[in-house]
Amino acid sequence: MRIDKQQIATINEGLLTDHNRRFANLLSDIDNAEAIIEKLMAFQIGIPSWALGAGGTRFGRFHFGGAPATLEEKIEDVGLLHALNRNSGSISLHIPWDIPQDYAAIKQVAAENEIKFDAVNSNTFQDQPGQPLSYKFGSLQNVDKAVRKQAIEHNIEVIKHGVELGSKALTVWLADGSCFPGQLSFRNAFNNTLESLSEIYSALPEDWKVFVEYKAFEPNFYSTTVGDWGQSLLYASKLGKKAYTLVDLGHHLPNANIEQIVALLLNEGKLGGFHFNDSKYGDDDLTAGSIKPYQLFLIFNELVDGMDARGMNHASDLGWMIDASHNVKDPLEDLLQSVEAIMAAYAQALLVDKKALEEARQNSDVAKAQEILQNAFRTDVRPLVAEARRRAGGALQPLSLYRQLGIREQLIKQRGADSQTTGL
Ligand code: AOS
Ligand code: ZN
Ligand code: ZN
Repeated sequence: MRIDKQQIATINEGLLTDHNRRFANLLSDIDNAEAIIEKLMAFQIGIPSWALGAGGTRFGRFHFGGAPATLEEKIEDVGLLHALNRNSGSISLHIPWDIPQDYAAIKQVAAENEIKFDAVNSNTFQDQPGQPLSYKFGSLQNVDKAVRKQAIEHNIEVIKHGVELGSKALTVWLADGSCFPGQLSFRNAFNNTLESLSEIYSALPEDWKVFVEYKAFEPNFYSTTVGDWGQSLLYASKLGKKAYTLVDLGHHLPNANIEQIVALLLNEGKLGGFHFNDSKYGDDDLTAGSIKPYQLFLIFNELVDGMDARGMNHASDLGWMIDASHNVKDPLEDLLQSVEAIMAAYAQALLVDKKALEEARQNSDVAKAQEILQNAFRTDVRPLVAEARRRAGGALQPLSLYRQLGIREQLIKQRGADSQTTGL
């Protein structure tokens, strides 16, 4: 199904008086609104194909009706999100959960929905039916060269799918590691992984990037072979200029200072991609901004600052993707909320008075520095984000419009109450 642009405009009309009042109030407090709106309109966040089905935990998964059963339907779902918020213009595919069968047809559906293809993701953390060798003891790190070869070939296959669809990056997340002391040699695991990654790197097209995603623990609980940003940076530096670190917000040990990690990676020119989500404990994959919105803002503050320092384009020089999926909300509603939270944090970061902050730092005025950041964080930027969306043709209130139009009900009617999603 598709949402009619006119329908969005008509519903926006009814909300306009209230919106204009709130927007005018905010405008009286800020002076760079137009520049911020332009940036907000350009910003696009990739939607992961695996977040469109029912998420879950190892304890179970609860089905919801109207779930997308094919890749085409997943792209259509992202199209719905993008029609509503105009900031979800791409999809990040997971292979083999979403193997494109007919490239031309898939590209056609994507074009009709104004959706591009973000980074493609390989999967060597599960064994697939009929797969000759197992990844039980790791993939790119495996002591058996034949297993490593199989995993390398899979990644090259993923690149090929991405090339056909117009992706420009490969994300490699490895579950590789160990569960018990003594199980593996850290050095051998590192060296094998590096060698395997180098082979994948040589298969990258000239204008592609590879993102090396790190994760502290899970599914391995003693060591992870790309366990933190230092290890990812080590691989990325050794691999070459097309290799970058990918930061997933849920992949750190508790209380890690992610904003500092982001600042340093950007400073090194080695931050390439981002997976947004939120968490209370580990890799909880909860809705972005639902638990620690201040942290999300502080991260964006460093992102904006670090990108500006290097003259980078906020919208296109990093791969922005969501990586969240859970058990209790309608995934489309959840994704609308994540995008909204990300846009708000970005808008707040754009509000930070950088000159005053630098002055406060030079004077070691700690209290003032905190005030400046918190002033931006405590500004209700929702009218600004809504205005950017409205100007781009999206909804002033995406979530309520989603409900008002009965989109889930229509999807259930079309796809059935029992439709099953591929992947996860
Ligand atoms: C796993 O924890 C990672 O976040 C990866 O990005 C993974 O590919 C994705 O979450 C799908 O499982
Ligand atoms: Zn991730
Ligand atoms: Zn994760």
